Amino acid sequence: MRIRSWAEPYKIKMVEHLKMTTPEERATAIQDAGHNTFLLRSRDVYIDLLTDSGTTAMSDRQWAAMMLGDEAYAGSENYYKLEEAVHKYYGYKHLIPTHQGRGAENLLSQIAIKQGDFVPGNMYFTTTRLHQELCGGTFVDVICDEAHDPTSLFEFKGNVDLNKMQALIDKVGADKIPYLSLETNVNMAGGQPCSMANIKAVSELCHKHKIPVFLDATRAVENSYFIKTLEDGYADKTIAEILFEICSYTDGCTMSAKKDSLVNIGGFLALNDEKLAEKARNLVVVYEGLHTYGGMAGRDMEALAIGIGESVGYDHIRARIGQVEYLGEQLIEAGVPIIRPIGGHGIFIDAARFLPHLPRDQFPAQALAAALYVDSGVRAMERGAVSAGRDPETGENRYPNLELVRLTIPRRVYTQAHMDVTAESVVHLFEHPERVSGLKMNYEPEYLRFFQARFDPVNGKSVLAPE
Ligand code: PM9
Repeated sequence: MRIRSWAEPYKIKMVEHLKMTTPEERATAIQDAGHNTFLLRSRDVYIDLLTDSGTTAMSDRQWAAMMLGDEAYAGSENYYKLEEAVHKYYGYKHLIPTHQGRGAENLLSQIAIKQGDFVPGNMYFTTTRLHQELCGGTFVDVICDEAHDPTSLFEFKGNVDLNKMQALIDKVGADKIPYLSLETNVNMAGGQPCSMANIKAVSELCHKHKIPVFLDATRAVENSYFIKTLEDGYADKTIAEILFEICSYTDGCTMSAKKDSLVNIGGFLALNDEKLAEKARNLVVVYEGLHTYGGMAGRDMEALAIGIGESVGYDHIRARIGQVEYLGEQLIEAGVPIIRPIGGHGIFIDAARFLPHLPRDQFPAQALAAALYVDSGVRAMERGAVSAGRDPETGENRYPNLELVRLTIPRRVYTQAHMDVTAESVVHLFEHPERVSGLKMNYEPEYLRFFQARFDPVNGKSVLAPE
């Protein structure tokens, strides 16, 4: 049978106008922003692919539900609705709401990590690792080697390498490992999934040594889609069933609801252990707000409860990942080096191969993101050495294998035409990569430097030479 086309499972009810700018205006804007796309004003951006975090278009059902916000300080109705949704789709017993993902990471790190502990994880994530370090822990990368290789075509690059995990247990002892942090659809690896077989095996290994497994469930729904389409035995299961099974192998999760769950703000920590949940409930009032809102308004919790339900719809997730593939396939066809297989939430350009004339200490990914903005007004994000920051012990720059620019696709926001314009701009730069100048950092904040660092072009002129 001929394969039929798919289209977005929604239609557009309201539009938000975008401003078109000239290359000269963009050259000035990126200079004013210190060549950091995080420091641009969004009004100067045409197609905003900075992040898929909080940038979702909510549905009419979610907007209508905002009117049902119960803004009571304590015991809001919307909290109980959210608790029900988390219980139904993620399966965990206790819910501690937070304002976003890093709020949950802060709570988990504080209740579980002691000075001198080691926290294994399948590749670092910026905020996750920082919270672990601030609590005296040392992050240990136990992801499979393929994840660090931009040319590997392995389907489950998010997988934990069980030998690396076993080696850590043998080296430091299980009592120095408070938990394993398991990320689904690993962000820094290019949105790469874990297989269910691997999640199950990791869980068995950790539990054998009484090490809990906490899921970073931020993009677990997207991971569920890859399991359904790639892994034997899952084709006939629903996304909701797969998500529930992933969570069943773990002891709780941190969640940035601003991604999978289709809301603009929100997050949570979910736990099965009553004692740990009590500790977290105790701490949430210090950092986030009362344990029945944790930094969210009642209306936010209502929209989130509905968003969780919408996120597991097959048509939704197929179109969401289909749009990412649509962009990626255009770039592959043009020979642009991107992380493959195409992942879940964005296309990750391999800036080291795209700009071979730039050494790592001139931050090729940062430069490429700035140049792309000047070329077309498309805003992307650096995911390389700037994001990796410095080693807290030696103070040296960390240079991860992957030096990437992420074109992150917000959910339900842009059309395929926006993807075409984006692809055209990337391909245009790829035709003359030598136009892009390297950068040197002239301001470096202490924490999460990629958000606020500032740069100058090393050529003393502009990051993108005129044609
Ligand atoms: N991720 C992203 O753009 C937003 C901040 S970093 C630029 O990818 C994972 C896997 C994330 C994540 C945020 C967080 C933190 C935790 N885990 O941003 O605090 O991708 O809600 O979540 C971002 P919050």
